Amino acid sequence: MASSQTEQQSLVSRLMEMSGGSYSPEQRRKYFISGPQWAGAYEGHALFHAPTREAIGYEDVIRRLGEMGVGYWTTHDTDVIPTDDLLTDKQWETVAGINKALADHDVQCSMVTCETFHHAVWAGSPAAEAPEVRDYGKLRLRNTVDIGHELGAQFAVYWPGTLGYMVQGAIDETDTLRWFADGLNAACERDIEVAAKKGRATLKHCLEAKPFEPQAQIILPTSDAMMAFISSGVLTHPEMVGLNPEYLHELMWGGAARAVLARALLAGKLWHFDINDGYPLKHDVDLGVGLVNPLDWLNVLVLLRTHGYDGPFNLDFKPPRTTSNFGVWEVSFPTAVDRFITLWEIAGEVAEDEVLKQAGAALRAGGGAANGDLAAIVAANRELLTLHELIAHRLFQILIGQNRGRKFSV
Ligand code: 3MF
Ligand code: MG
Ligand code: MG
Repeated sequence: MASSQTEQQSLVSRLMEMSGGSYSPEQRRKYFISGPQWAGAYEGHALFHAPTREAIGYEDVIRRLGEMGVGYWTTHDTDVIPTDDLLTDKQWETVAGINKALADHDVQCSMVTCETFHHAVWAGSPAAEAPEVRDYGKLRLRNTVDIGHELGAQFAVYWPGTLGYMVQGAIDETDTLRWFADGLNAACERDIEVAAKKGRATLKHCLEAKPFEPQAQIILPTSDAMMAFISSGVLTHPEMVGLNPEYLHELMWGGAARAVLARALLAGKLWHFDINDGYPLKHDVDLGVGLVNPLDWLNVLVLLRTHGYDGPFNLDFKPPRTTSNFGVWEVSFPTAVDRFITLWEIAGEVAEDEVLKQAGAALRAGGGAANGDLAAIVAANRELLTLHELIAHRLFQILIGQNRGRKFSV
C-alpha cells in the first residue's frame, strides 16, 4: 500500500534516530562550521535537471542552521537580494531583515561573496573587454564588501565563475588577468575605507578556483594558479588576498587536496575552506563531506589540525535532488555536519596514536650514519620504509575504530 508523505517523513526520522551518532546543537556550535544560503536553498536544478524542491528564503535557512547548531551562515549577494535590487535602498531593507534573523537564531554571518557567474551581464566574464561590464563588476564587488561589513562578516570569497572562454583567441588572457585584478583591488580599497569608518578589521579576501565549469577553459583553474596570481604583482594589496580552496575543485583536476592545502599553508594563504566530496575528473557534484573519500578527508583534517588551521569549514555541498525539503534539514545538513565533526575528532586521535607517533619518529630519525655511502644509505632505510604502508593501514584502522578495539568476526 502506498504510504503518505507524513509516513515517509516519520520513516526517515526513525531511521535517522536508529543511525545514532549525532551531536547536539551545543556540541556543533563549538566548531567553525558555516552553512551557505545557496546550499540550504538549492532546489535541485541544473543544466539537465528541473528543480525537485520548493524555494526557501534566508529566514528559514538561518533558523534551521541556528536550531541544528551551525553557528555561521554564508551568502552570495544575489542569493538574498534580487540583482535588480542590488545597489538600491531596497538591498538595505533585506540586509536589516537578515541581521534580525541572524540575531534571532544566534547565527553569525562569516562570509559574503559576489555572484559573478550567473547573470547575463557576466557572459563575457566579470573581467570582460567592455569597460562598462568591468565598471559594473567593480560596483558589485565594492557593494558586496559594504554588505559584508553591515552583516558582520570576516571573509569575502571570490569564485570568478566565467573567467575563461569557450573559444580560443577572442580574448588576451593577460588583459583578463589585469582586469580581474582591478576588480579585486577595488574591493580591497573599498574594504580599507569601510573598515576604518566602522572601526572593524578589514575582510579576508579569499580566491576560489575551479578547474572546469562554467567555461571550457578557465584562466585561474587551481588554487596554485590563484597563488601565483596573488604574487604576480597585479594586486595592490596582496596581503589582503588569500585562498578559499574547495576540496572537490582540487580533486576534479586530479590534484591531491591535502598537497594543495599544504602549499597554501606554506604560503600563509589558507584562510577559508569549502568542504564537500565527489570524484576526480568529473563535474562539480558537490556531495556531502566524507561520503566518497572518508580516508582522504581524514588525512586532510590531520594536516589542518597539525598546522593549527582555525578558519571556517564552509559546507559548500548540494543536497542531492533525491532528497526532499524535509530531508535537507532532517538528513543532509545534520549528517554533513556530524561527519565533519567525527572526522575532525578522529584526526585528533591520529595525532595521539602511539603506533603513528613511533613510526613517524623512526622515519624522521632515519636509518643512521652511513658515511655518505650510497648503498649504505639505501640499506639503512630499507626496513624503515615499510612503515609508510603500515602508517596507511593504521590510518584505515583508526578511521573504522579498530584502534579502539572494534573487532570483526570471521
Ligand atoms: C562553485 C562554487 C561556488 C562558490 C561560491 C563562493 C556556488 O562551484 O563552489 O558556490 O563556492 O560562489 O564564492
Ligand atoms: Mg565552493
Ligand atoms: Mg563545488
